[in-house]
Amino acid sequence: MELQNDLLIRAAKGEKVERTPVWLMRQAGRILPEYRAVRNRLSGFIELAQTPELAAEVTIQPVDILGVDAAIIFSDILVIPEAMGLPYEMVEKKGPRFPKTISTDEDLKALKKADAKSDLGYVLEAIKITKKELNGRVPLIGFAGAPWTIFCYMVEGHGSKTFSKARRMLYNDPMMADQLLKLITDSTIEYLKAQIKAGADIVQVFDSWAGILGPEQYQRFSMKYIAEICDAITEVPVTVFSKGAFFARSEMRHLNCETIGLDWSMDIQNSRRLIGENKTLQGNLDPCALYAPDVEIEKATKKMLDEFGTSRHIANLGHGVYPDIDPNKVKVFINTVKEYSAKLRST
Ligand code: 1CP
Repeated sequence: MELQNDLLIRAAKGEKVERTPVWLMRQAGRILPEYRAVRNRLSGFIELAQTPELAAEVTIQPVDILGVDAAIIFSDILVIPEAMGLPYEMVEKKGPRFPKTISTDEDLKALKKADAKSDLGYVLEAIKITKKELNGRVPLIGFAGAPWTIFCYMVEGHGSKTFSKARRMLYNDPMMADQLLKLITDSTIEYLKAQIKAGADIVQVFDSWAGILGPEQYQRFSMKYIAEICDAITEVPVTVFSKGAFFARSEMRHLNCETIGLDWSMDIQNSRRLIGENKTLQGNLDPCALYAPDVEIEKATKKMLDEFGTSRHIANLGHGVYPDIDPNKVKVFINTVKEYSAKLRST
C-alpha cells in the first residue's frame, strides 16, 4: 500500500517536503473525548491495548480528528517487561506498577527474551488492522522504550522522580545492570522488527529517563544500547528521543538513525550545530505552550518553525501532550505548522 501522505517519512530521510510534517507524542489516548468513550467501555488501559480492533480505532482517532501527519500505534513501552516475564498493572490516576521487580540474580534469571510473535501478537495484530484501516492515508509509527528507560521501571517498579533504586544498581552491580540491559535490548530489537514486518513505516525509541543520568553513565548504560538498536534496524527510518539528554547531543550525531527528538530545554540552533546536518530534528514546543491563548500558540509555533528552518524538521511537542490540554488548542498548533511551514517554502 503506497502512502498518500508520506511527508513524515520523506522528512525523516532528509528529502524535500512541501511543508513540515506534524504529529504529537502521546496523541492517542490522552486528550480526546472520543478516546475516553472507547476506554470507558473496558476495564482499563491494558484491556484496550490488548484488543486489536479497539487499539486500532483509538490509534486512528487523532488522524481523523486532529489532522496529524502520522498515527502512532496505541500501546505502551511497558509491554516489553511483561513479555520478558514481569507483568505490570495500570493503577488509575497513578500509572504503571510492577508487583515484582528485579533486584537479585535470581530475579534476573527468571526473565526471558521476549518473543514478539507469541508474547506481543496483540500489538502486531493491532498494527495490521491499523494499516488496513488507514489505507495509506498517513504513515504508522511503531515504538518501544529505550533499554535504560525500561530498566528503570523493571528495577524501581513504578514511576519515580529520582529512580534511585535503578541508578543504585549501576554503582552496586554494573555487571548485572548490563545483563538486564542486554536482555531488554535483544527483546526490543526483535519486537521493533516484528512491528515493521506487521506494517510500521517508521519506529521511535523513547528514552524518557535519559536525563537522570550523568553524561558518562548515559554513554555507558543508555546510548550504547540505543546504538545497538539503531544498528540492527535497517528496514525503516529510526527516531531516537532521549528526554533531558542535552549533554549527549554531540554524540547523537554518530547514532545510526535518521531523526533525533528534542525536548523544549534543548535550544534549536545549538542542537543543530551539535547534532549536525545529517539528521532530521523532531520537536520541540513546550507542551505547556498549549495552555496559552490561540494567538500565543500561533506565535510560539511560528517562532519554532523559523528556528528549525525548512529542511530536516518534523514538528512535534518537546514531550507528550498533557492529558488536560484542550484538543482545539492542539488543532491550533497543527494548523499553524501546516499553513506557516508551507508559506515559509513559497517565499
Ligand atoms: O500516543 C499515545 O498515547 C500512544 C500510546 C502510548 C505511548 C507512546 C502510551 C499509552 N504510552 C506511551 C509511551 C510511554 N509510556 C512512555 C514514553 C513516552 C513518555 O515519556 O511519555 C512512558 C515513560 C510510559 C510509561 C507510562 N505509561 C506512564 C508514565 C509513568 C511514570 O510516571 O513514570 C503512564 C502514566 C502510562 C500509562 C499509559 N500509557 C498509555 C496510556 C493511554 C496510559 C494511561 C493509562 C490509562 O488510560 O489508564
